[in-house]
Amino acid sequence: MDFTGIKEFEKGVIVENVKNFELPHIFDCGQCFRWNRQENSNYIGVAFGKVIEVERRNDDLIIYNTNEEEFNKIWVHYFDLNRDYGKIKEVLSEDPLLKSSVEFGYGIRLLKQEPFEIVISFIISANNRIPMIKRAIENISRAYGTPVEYKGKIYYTFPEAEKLHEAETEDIEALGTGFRAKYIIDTVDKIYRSLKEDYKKEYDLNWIKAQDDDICHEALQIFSGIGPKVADCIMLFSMNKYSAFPVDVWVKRAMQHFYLAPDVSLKKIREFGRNKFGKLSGFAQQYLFYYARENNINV
Ligand code: 8HG
Repeated sequence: MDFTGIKEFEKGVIVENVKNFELPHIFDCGQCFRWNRQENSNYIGVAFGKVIEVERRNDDLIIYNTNEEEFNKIWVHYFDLNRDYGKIKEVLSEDPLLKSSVEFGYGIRLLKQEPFEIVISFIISANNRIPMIKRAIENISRAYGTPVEYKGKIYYTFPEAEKLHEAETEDIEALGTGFRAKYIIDTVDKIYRSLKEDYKKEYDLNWIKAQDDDICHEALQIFSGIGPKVADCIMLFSMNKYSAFPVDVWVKRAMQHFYLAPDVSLKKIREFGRNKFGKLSGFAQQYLFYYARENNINV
């Protein structure tokens, strides 16, 4: 557990003595798209139908626009606060090559996000850049999500499958998703129908999430627009599958930079990483992705 207790106050909750928790590391390490840094260095984000603002103050974390009940129900899990990241970093730092990435991104935590939102977000991520991915997700939320006001500004929740199901391919394309629009429509349709009369467990994200890592990785690829890399991101960021090892261009460069993994297929690099880091692969991957991207490493 990486905090000692919480206190509710009129504007939210104070999470006391948080460890291994740095806002830019968490929100800028590639795992999420709906958090934005403010001028005062706080971050405001939308998740689980809510808008919250977070601030680091001395040893504490302040979460605004919430309460103790919501913290216990949502945010303690969302921020993975019950996990001791000190232990994970200790194990990963035994590898001298990984140590520098862990030291660089020492405040990273893997968020537990919502599967449907993450499925759609990472379909959009394929061959795309993070600012463009963020914009497309924001546009979709604005068009189909629910408005929520915070400090006089309107934010939009990510839509449910029922709502997004009303969209046509052209609508989704016009929101900045490009060639991925047809994959999104097809995937939303499968998920929507399985929620309704036409139940098929293969399209049920809860069923997929309940499977073991390797089955989950395979199962996700039944949807259009989801290959091995996107499946790895979805299972890691929303299904608690920590042996996932998504290999994009940054992780590929990092692996070549540190391990001289031979310049072969992404599939081979994935296997190499998973063999090396085992059930902590997903964490290792996140430290590597953040290090490589922030330092613009090249091989
Ligand atoms: O956290 C991420 N890990 C990996 N391996 N790839 C990611 C993450 N986040 C993210 O957006 N990507 C992908 O990297 C999407 C896109 O292809 C590219 C942006 O740098």
